[in-house]
Amino acid sequence: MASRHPTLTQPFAERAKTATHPLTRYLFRLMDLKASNLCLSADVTTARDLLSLADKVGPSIVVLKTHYDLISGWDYNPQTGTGAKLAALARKHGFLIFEDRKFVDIGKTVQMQYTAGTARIIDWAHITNANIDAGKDMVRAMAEAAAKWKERIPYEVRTSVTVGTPVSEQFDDEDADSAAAERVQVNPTQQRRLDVTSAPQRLEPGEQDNRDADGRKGSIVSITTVTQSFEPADSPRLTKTHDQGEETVFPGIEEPPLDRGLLLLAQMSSKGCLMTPDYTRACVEAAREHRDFVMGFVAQESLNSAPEDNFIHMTPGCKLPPPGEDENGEVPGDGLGQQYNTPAKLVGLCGTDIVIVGRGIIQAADPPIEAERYRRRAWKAYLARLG
Ligand code: BMP
Repeated sequence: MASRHPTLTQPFAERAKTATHPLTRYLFRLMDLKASNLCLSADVTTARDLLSLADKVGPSIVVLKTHYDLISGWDYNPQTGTGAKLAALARKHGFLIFEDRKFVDIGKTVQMQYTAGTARIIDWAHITNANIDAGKDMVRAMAEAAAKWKERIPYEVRTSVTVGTPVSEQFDDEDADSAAAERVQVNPTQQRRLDVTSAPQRLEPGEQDNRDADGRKGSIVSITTVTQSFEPADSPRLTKTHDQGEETVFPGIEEPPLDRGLLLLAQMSSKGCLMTPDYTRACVEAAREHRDFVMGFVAQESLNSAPEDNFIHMTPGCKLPPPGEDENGEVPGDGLGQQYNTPAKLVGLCGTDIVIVGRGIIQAADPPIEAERYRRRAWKAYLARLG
């Protein structure tokens, strides 16, 4: 079935025109621009290594996959923390961030895990994924949470302190931690929370009225006057770090849309995986029911089968034989259940779009050079698939 679907022989640039999800359309264009269908699985153990790796390998990849919960020293600060720094690197090198969280729970719980809590995954990860063993309603719950999140960022607020007295020290711990994360009370007659960063603030729709003709607004925070300027949300900049000065932005393409995307974990690479064909079929059904939120699948093969399907597929369990050996040779598993296939097989025969590579790159003597080797091989397999 997979071998006959039109998406298998359509260039990514063409698929960008018909994909239903804005982030999928963007990702296909980015792939075409960077000539890359490589995702780095950045499974290192410290925040420092993660950021350093992302900076070095960024030019070769279109997606960087994280497991934030295996990183020691992850800084949860929404403006200056690890998520924000990763987001800055994503802008600099032109890649999307995919948190491989594999959500699975009742809808209400996943909504909270996705949008709140310590990590606030939705703030910095363009993409995340879900195992839908708990049922398809979970996907709807996540889609609703993402839509609500997007609605609540109508404006990016830049705040500057014009009359200073003590600033952040005046706020209690909870305020300091969540200044950018919580809804701002903008009733001018009330005391206001102060945020001295340029991070996005959540404003309710009716709250924009009290801007003056310049689109600027003065207000009192405790005893400090602040000035805020507003930028429309279609300037899609999120979670900027404010300790890095002017940020470099990857040329050749605009910044990604604000939309968040979900991949359904439809098949796994591990030996003895218990996901049945019925489960995989349910993933495809759920994806079709939520085309505005589900970008596609983490799977071992293309699952596009209906004529209108144009889902994107990302596939882990990918490794190349060492340099110098037959590039299509067998690659042994890791002894802990992980199984590997080459980019040629996964992209060329199984029809996936993006290969996800972790240890194959991270454990190489020179990860950026190895990443380039994977990028070239995976891209070559894609071009060969197009015929
Ligand atoms: P590696 O290339 O080092 O084997 O890493 C694979 C990565 O992909 C890991 O982060 C793992 O959690 C993830 N992964 C996988 O290996 N198989 C799957 O089916 C789904 C995954 O998310």
